[in-house]
Amino acid sequence: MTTRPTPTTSAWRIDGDAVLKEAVQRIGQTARRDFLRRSLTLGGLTMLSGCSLVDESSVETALTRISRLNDDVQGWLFDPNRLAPTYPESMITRPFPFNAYYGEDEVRAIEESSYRLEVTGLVADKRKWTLAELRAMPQTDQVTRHICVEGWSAIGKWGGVSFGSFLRQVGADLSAKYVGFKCADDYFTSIDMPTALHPQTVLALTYDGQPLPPKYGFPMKLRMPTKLGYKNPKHIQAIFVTNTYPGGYWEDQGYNWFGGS
Ligand SMILES: Nc1nc2c(c(=O)[nH]1)N[C@H]1C(S)=C(S)[C@@H](COP(=O)(O)O)O[C@H]1N2
Ligand SMILES: [Mo]
Repeated sequence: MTTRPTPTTSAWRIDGDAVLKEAVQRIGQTARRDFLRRSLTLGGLTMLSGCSLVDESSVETALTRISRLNDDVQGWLFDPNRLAPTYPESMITRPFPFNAYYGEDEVRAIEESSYRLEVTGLVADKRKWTLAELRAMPQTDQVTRHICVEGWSAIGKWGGVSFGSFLRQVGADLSAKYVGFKCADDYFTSIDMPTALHPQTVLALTYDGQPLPPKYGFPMKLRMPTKLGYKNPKHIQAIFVTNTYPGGYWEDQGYNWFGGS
């Protein structure tokens, strides 16, 4: 006695085999493609980093080098004349968020009468500045969005001295690579010269029309709507112009240095 599959089953089997065959082929293609992509990426990483990715520290080194390459690319792409969006005052976020590497109860209290801004490095005029002298310079303001990598953004209004005008005033070497900032709370960061000279980069002395409150960085912060929050130093104590990479508080812990937004 012969058993024959019913036509339906047979048909299913044929289709089933074809489907299975095609599926295996597709999986094969995908796997091969993924394998290639992965090896290319690893090869690329190894080429860029100039080291083999055998342990955690060499992987870290590679990632840091990739991030520095990313800085170069962001630097090349940065358009010194392109303005960040501005907003009507009605859109200001109230209350504006506070953020720092410590809590709001630890905000530094800085004495206005003894405060002097230090300016060092590749500048012609290294004299210190009082707040009154900075307030006597032409002032500008902006309503722009601050974006923090922690996942929030807020619109605020800052006023102060155009940073480009300030750098020209002190005779800074405008062909230098970096401008670094040391803050009264041990925070520090640094930026590229094209961003320092961007028309919306402001040495901010006010928030919402009032002297900068302690929590937002009294006596001054650098406000750059073209950069992420951590690149905007509060409580600035010293500004220096240099060709030596200065890093930064978060940047040295792996945040991307250019930090464009
Ligand atoms: N001196 C100093 N500046 C700083 C920080 C800091 O901890 N200390 N934190 C940075 C980060 S991560 C953000 S998001 C903004 C927060 O500014 P805000 O308090 O005005 O919102 O400040 C930046 N500048
Ligand atoms: Mo931030």
